[in-house]
Amino acid sequence: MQYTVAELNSTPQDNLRRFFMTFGFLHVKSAIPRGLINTLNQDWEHIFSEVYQTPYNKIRQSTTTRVLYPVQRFVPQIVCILKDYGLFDTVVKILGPNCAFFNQDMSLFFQGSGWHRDVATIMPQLKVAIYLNDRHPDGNGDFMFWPGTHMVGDIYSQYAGEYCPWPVLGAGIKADLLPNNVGIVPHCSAMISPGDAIIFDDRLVHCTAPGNAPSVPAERRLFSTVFFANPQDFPDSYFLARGTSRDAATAEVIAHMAECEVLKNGPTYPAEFFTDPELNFLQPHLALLSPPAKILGRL
Ligand SMILES: O=C(O)CCC(=O)C(=O)O
Ligand SMILES: [Fe+2]
Repeated sequence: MQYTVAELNSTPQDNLRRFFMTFGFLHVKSAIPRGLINTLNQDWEHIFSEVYQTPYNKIRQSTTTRVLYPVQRFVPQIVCILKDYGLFDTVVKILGPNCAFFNQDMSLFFQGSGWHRDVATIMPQLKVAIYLNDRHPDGNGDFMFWPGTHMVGDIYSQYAGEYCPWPVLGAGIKADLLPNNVGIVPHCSAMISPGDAIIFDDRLVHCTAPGNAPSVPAERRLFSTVFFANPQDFPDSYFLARGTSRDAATAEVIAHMAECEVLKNGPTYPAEFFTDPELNFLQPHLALLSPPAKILGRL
């Protein structure tokens, strides 16, 4: 389902949430304006060149996947963009007011990926991916989904588990499970234009299309921001697979946080997060940046 930003902001909360809970994704057309895309593209090239001490053209030529995670001065900027253009509101509509900001990265991809889940957790986790790049003419890089496969207890989702096992904490990322064979699963695809956002449940089986000429790579630039739900806010049907429960989901959030590199290495988030009045709206959603023990109190 494609939405424009204006539609998203006027869509009744329940419908949006129901759609997301059933299918596991939303495609938001032109989520950010063109002028902003140009600025972000310039910043993007600047930051990658700086971090890798290499001119951006060289980085592009190498066609190597690179993920910057998280980029300090970009985090507040992107979080503000999410808020200013209504995407943050949408996240809260879907995940509920107790959802938590988790992390952010800048991902540079070239080839398509195989079918995979980003995580195989039993708790809902949502990613907002904002794309800056033009679409590759042969479709290389189109975002594809296997709708509904984020639902833990669903029979269809269990069937998808044959390809992408679930729930197995930490073993969820299985790229190239069905390489170049996207046709054999009942999927839908999103053709992404610069400035579009894909909001999806990280547990949804998805892939990016290899295209008809995978030897010609498509450069993809995306900002990903990830939010967790509070398991207490979701219906039981989300937690019914293989003896799972809300408590198990909560314990899993804590285990996940404990093994999270970003938190292990101390507070890598910029001071602005905690001091900038413009970011006040995020305060109630920062609990997961605290040590895991504190999360216990919150969830
Ligand atoms: O390849 C892309 O463009 C998206 C990659 C992906 O699977 C993700 O962001 O989770
Ligand atoms: Fe993914």
